[in-house]
Amino acid sequence: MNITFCCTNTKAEPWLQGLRAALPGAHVEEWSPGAPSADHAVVWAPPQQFFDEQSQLRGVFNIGAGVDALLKLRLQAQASVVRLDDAGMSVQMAEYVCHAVIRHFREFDGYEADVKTGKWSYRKPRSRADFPVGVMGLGVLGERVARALRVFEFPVNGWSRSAKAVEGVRGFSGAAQFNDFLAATKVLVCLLPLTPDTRDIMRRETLSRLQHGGYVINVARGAHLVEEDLLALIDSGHLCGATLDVFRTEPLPGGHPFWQHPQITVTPHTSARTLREESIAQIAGKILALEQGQAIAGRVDTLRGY
Ligand code: NDP
Ligand code: OXD
Repeated sequence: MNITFCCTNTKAEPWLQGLRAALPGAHVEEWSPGAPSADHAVVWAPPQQFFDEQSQLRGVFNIGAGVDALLKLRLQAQASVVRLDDAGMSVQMAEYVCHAVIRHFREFDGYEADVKTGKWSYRKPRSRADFPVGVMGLGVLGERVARALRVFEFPVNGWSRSAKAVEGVRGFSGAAQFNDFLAATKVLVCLLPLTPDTRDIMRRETLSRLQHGGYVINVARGAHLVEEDLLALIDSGHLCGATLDVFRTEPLPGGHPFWQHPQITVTPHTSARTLREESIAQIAGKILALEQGQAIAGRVDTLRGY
């Protein structure tokens, strides 16, 4: 069995070594133009030329959860596209989002500013009941985040395409219940895949429906958020801030208003990193399962877009 590796911005050697160790019967090589046809590919942001040349692939394994960049390419119809299915990402996402929600709720930014000026002052305790958190996307990552927030006793709403029951989480589904979900939410967390249906989903019209003093946490994709609409709603006082891990242009360009905005916290697309060992173990297991004709989790519906 031949496996080709084509991951932009990723050091190939440790992946090649890990894949060879996990699949001793396979021949694993880094792709270069003109390379022989492989049976399976491990990819991140490959060029179109890769798929134009690799016409025999049975499996395409994306070393991330989001496949929006991959699905922009012309893929070979016979290949199963497979995304990472957690592989150590959901606990990182739960840490990141709980940190952001608690930091906002407990006003830790304010305390940090006070410490810098040597000020000892208390803020009035706030009630969790006034901070309902709404998680958009209740998939592998969103469900874990919603459950983690419940541990801290925040009221949690969840919105997904199909109806989902998560214990302790108030469920909303489909376009018909979107406005009700927004109206029931003060802190909005985006964990949707980027598809034609979800692009620009956080824009003036939708963000205006959040409860007054709302807060936005985007950990999915930059194109879910219309950046100027967020800034306008913070300026108007309807929203009081945001924590953003993803941006329409990455790296976030120098001089972008988000960098210095006092109510916006920026991180460099780091909320849930791909973990090499976990990912290799998962991908190797799935390659073997596919070869034996078994069903695997994490297969992407390329028409649906996730
Ligand atoms: P999943 O595919 O497991 O879950 C997607 C969820 O979104 C599902 O609940 C799905 O509903 C819901 N959804 C999709 N389309 C719609 C829609 N039109 N309306 C309402 N709900 C919708 O994805 P993951 O949880 O694994 O990952 C989510 C995203 O997080 C990834 O696509 C990626 O972009 C991003 N990500 C970001 C990272 C970072 O470091 N910032 C790291 C990893 C991922 P249903 O359950 O009904 O199908
Ligand atoms: C992913 C990501 O989709 O890292 O896995 O953003």
